[in-house]
Amino acid sequence: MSGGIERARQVLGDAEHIVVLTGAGVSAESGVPTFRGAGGLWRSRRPEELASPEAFARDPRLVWEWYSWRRGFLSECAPNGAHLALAKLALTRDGTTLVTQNVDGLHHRAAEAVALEEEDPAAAYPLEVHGAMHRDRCSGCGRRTAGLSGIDASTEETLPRCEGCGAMLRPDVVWFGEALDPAVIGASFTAARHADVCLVVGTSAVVYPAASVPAITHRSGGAVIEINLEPTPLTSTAAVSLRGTAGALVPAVLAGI
Ligand code: BV8
Ligand code: ZN
Repeated sequence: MSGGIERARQVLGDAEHIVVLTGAGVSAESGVPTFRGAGGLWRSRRPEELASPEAFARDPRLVWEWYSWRRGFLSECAPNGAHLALAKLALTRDGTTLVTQNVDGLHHRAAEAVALEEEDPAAAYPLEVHGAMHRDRCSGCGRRTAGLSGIDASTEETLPRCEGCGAMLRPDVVWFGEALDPAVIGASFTAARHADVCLVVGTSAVVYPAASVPAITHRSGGAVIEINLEPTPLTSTAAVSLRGTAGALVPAVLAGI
């Protein structure tokens, strides 16, 4: 076993409180395109161009076409070994908090998949700081509903509307330029402050305020462990930075912790 993995296992094994921050890289091996990797492009458009209230106001049909395509994609994807190992950690290790930037719902599905009869899967549900793409939210009254599939984005008239107030529905995610739910990001920061270790998996660590989570642990005297294909702005302050795929490294680092 590499020195890095051994060191990471030791730091995590000694920890009382662990906060985990995941990004798109943890879902890459489930077939979900990452944001900034090659697969992140969609019809040569950048996600940042489409994931914004301005884009939705300008062309709701295009934004719904993008999310409808992503939802369709997701229905073919399943949690991978990294999601399952993280769910097991959260279910078996008190003091563990999962925080995800992802909106794909795969951590939830992993919790449901690994929870034993006597375990409550909710212990492994992540704090979803950017919301969840499989839910809809009314742009008028804020009502949340299960995400519609097979959306007809051919005209504005066929776009989904709220049964309560008639305003247009939108995916229940946080777009660029929108505030995160204070309760969710607040709980993430509290967990980061109390954590002895922040395990960061598959994020380029460029999107704020989510990317502050490891910095808060580090500033509070905790250690940062990073698992990523490439170096990131976190690498220089990480106690251990492991290069490789989440699907291989997360189960190796967490086995028996
Ligand atoms: C806000 C939901 C204020 C939508 C998303 C300048 C400087 C600093 C900040 C800003 C700035 N200008 C603007 C800002 C703020 C902005 C921001 O941070 N912009 C960045 C781009 C500079 N932030 C915001 O706008 C946030 N809101 O600040 O509000 C405010 C306050 C009050 C009132 C009003 C407003 C909101 C940000 C949320 C945006 N929504 N998603 C959707 O998904 O449709 S963010 C989006 O990026 C996804 O959630 C994604 O998860 C997230 C971060 O990306 P990553 O997860 O890191 O993914 P990425 O592809 O980048 O990296 C993947 C990594 O994995 C790579 O390193 C890769 O090498 C690695 N990898 C790949 N495969 C694997 C792997 N690793 C391991 N194994 C593998 N197999
Ligand atoms: Zn409504």
